[in-house]
Amino acid sequence: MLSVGEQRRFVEEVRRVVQASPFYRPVFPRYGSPFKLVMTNCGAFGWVSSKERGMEYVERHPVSGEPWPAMPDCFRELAVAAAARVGHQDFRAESCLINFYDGQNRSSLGLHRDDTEEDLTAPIISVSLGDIGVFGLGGASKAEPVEDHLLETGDVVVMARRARLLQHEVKGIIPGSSDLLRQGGRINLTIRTVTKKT
Ligand code: MD3
Ligand code: FE
Repeated sequence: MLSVGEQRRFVEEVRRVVQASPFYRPVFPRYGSPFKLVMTNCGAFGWVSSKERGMEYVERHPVSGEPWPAMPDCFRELAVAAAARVGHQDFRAESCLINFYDGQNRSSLGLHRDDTEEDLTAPIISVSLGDIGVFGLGGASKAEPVEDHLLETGDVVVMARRARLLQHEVKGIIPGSSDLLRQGGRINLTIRTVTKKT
């Protein structure tokens, strides 16, 4: 849980990243249908999805071609501390995917598991900012039932060990449930180790 002061600091850093590296709308592999949310990244690598190349980590913004902005210190420090608390002393904050869910556009993220990373043993640290997200946590396969949870502003969630490869989704947000973001909506950060330690 981040304090309101910390949340404001994180939002300020997100704004700085977005100025250099604007939100864009990825499309799904093969079919090219658009995601129902927009994304950007910071850190050495960013997660992207395109029709032709599929889902991958790359070192540059897919639209501007510029390198991703550096990982803000407060993102790295929070993630390293959260990982250490669950026994991962070797966490490397190589990537932060920044998702933006717009209440007006009914943004959502379908059921999936995160397996694009080379190192699937490292935890993922999630930070929620702004309106409440209705989050569904499933099982090892898409056939398993999903349990709903609310992700509120300032929530920090660590997905480690068995939870790391579970299916999950964001069904939507609850517009107007937070006043952290002046224009409303929800920002989610996922801070990740991408590469395997050589
Ligand atoms: C549970 N983001 O970017 S973060 C994603 O709120 C993603 O934007 C969601 O799923 C969001 O890939 C959820 C919390 C989260 C992240 C990874 C997980 C939960 C997870 C991996 C395994 C299980
Ligand atoms: Fe995910």
